[in-house]
Amino acid sequence: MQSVYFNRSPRFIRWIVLLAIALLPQVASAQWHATVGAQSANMGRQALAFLPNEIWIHEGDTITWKFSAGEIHTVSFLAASPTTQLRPAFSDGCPGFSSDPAWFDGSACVSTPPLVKGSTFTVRFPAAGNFKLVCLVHPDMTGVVHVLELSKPLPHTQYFYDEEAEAQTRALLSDMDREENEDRHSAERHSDEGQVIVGGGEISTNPGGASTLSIMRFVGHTPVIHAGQTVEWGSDDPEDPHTITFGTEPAGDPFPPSGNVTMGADGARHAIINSTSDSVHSGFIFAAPQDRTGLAQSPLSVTRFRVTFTHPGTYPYICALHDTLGMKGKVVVLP
Ligand SMILES: [Cu+2]
Repeated sequence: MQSVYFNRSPRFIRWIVLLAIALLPQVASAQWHATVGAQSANMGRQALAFLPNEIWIHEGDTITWKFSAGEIHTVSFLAASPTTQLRPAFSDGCPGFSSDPAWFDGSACVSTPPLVKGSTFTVRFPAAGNFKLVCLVHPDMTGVVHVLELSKPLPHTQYFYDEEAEAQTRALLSDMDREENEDRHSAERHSDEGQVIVGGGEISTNPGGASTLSIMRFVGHTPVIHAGQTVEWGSDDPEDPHTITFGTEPAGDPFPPSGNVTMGADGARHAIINSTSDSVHSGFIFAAPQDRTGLAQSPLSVTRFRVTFTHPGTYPYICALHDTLGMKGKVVVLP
């Protein structure tokens, strides 16, 4: 028995080797890399983008996304078939959050929770198809993954994508037609009525989808006013909400304003601050999103916030959403 077994083994081994060669393309799946988000050294400029935002791979390949910014993002693939899934809230996931690594073939959604710099997430794509990639936090941050059959050639290498990601990062972080210097806020300037620009940014697109530059700063000079005068904050940000928060940050949901904020006749919110120990929270200040076919009209949002200061002093404030990125300011009130 033993001799028969050994006599047959070379042929058996050759058969195994041939089988292995035939299966090799399926087994040797490639591992790709991409980046989620980028930021300037002081974190004031945030590229809300998948870098790159378009990748061609083979079925069975995996992509690992590396999160590289202080601003939160998600890597999310919503279900595309049999019907297109509605976009869920980022705090809910799609629904729920997927474990790492995840599989996506278009039939069931995959989403990370909101993640920041240092996290990674890997998705394997077992089936051919073109899959939209979105960030549930930022509507204008999208991409696409083209999953091709093994017989189809791939147009680019990992080296190409690394170079492309670097070029897109540079372009996004330096993008801004208007010459506002967001790092000028430490300089104080006297004016009768203080005006502060809240945030800013630009949305750009390429064949892969949309990317956004977001300025996480109170832009311009620190207002210097007299007691009894009013400072107005106005949002210039196309993508992100911000808050103007004096004193203690409210616990829980930062969306609603604090109880001492009133709504003016022109739709702007207003508060009166009498002391440097007062706590006032504007709630979200942001431009209403564009209306989309088939969805309810977006209600007008609050884009302006005004505070009247009755007493002299220095009044520091933060954006409750982006203070960890350095989004802070102050108002100087003279007698
Ligand atoms: Cu903010």
